[in-house]
Amino acid sequence: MTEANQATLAQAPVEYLDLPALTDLLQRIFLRHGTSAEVARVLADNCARAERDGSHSHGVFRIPGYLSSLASGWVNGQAVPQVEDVAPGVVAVDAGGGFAQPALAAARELLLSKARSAGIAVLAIRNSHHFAALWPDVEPFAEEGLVALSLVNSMTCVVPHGAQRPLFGTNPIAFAAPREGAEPIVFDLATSAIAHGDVQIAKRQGQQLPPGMGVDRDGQPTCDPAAILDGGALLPFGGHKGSALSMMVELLAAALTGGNFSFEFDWSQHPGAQTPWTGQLLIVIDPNHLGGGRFAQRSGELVRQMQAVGLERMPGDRRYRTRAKSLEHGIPLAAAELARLRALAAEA
Ligand code: NDP
Ligand code: PYC
Repeated sequence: MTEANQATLAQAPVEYLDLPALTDLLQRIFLRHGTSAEVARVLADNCARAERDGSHSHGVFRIPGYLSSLASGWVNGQAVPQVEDVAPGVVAVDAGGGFAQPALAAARELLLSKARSAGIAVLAIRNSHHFAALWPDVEPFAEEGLVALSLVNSMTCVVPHGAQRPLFGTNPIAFAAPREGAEPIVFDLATSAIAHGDVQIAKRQGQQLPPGMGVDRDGQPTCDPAAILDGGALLPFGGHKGSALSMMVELLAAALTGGNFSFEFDWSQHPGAQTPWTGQLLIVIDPNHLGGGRFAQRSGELVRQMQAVGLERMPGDRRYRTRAKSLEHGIPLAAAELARLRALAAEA
């Protein structure tokens, strides 16, 4: 979330909910809008934790998009993931046109036991919708001492570097690793210059974007979020380098899993559909099999050395700080937003 967005949130009347209360509210919303109990449980937990950590572009802001996608029949809120035990280090899941997180939840125990016994295991989720932040998919593995890397592709809205029209999704990459005596090292970044969700938030709040984020419908650089969303497109971060990473995400999250590329699905017959129907790859490594089993000490040493040369902020620090505040004071929600959520939970 941009600092300007945070400032706007800070000015609105705010109420505070604790994590169980927000999770319960979101769970009731999902149930009221046609998901199974398990899907409601997993999505509510994911979305509430995103809000708790200040991942606002993928917290409660996403609820209307989840609900309009469900109402349009684009995503199956009742899907039961089919887990396939493919090989000693490989698990696959057909998410059945449902969400990716329940597919991960269904495969998690098998994936963990394979990673622990083989040292590495890959989870390939296909036929799935991912509409959330990616860090919740990797951080819990690092909390259990494992290294995890995940990639998911989204929907065509990013112009590959050197191209004229959008093709890639915003295609995030998330990484988590244990660190001795501290929270895991986690980063979670879109390979676009800015997440699509943050462009939507900027538009809603009437704010301009920094230069270099996107182009308008004529391919001209623009800082106007509306021009990007209305026929324009985003750019990859870091020019050709981010573009190469975005291409890699398309290959690993879609081609390797059997999911759709970001440009392959057509939701035009489902007005209101917003959830990308693609794939997700997750790689889990047990460091006890490698490097003398001292990974967490070594990662702690790396961070100490980074700090010794002047680093003040690690990726993940802002989230952990926001989490600590939310746990102490409650999760701040704009009062108007909370009223809308409560109305959604009460809808027949
Ligand atoms: P940001 O650019 O805000 O942050 C990316 C990473 O960099 C985070 O780990 C962040 O840590 C870290 N970071 C930010 N600023 C600094 C800094 N100054 N020094 C060190 N580290 C820093 O995220 P994005 O806008 O790229 O992505 C936002 C979210 O959108 C992600 O959660 C992503 O998964 C999600 N997304 C989901 C998609 C999907 O298809 N499901 C598609 C695209 C994006 P910290 O968290 O502590 O701020
Ligand atoms: O913010 O870019 C994004 C995004 C795409 C799909 C879900 N989030």
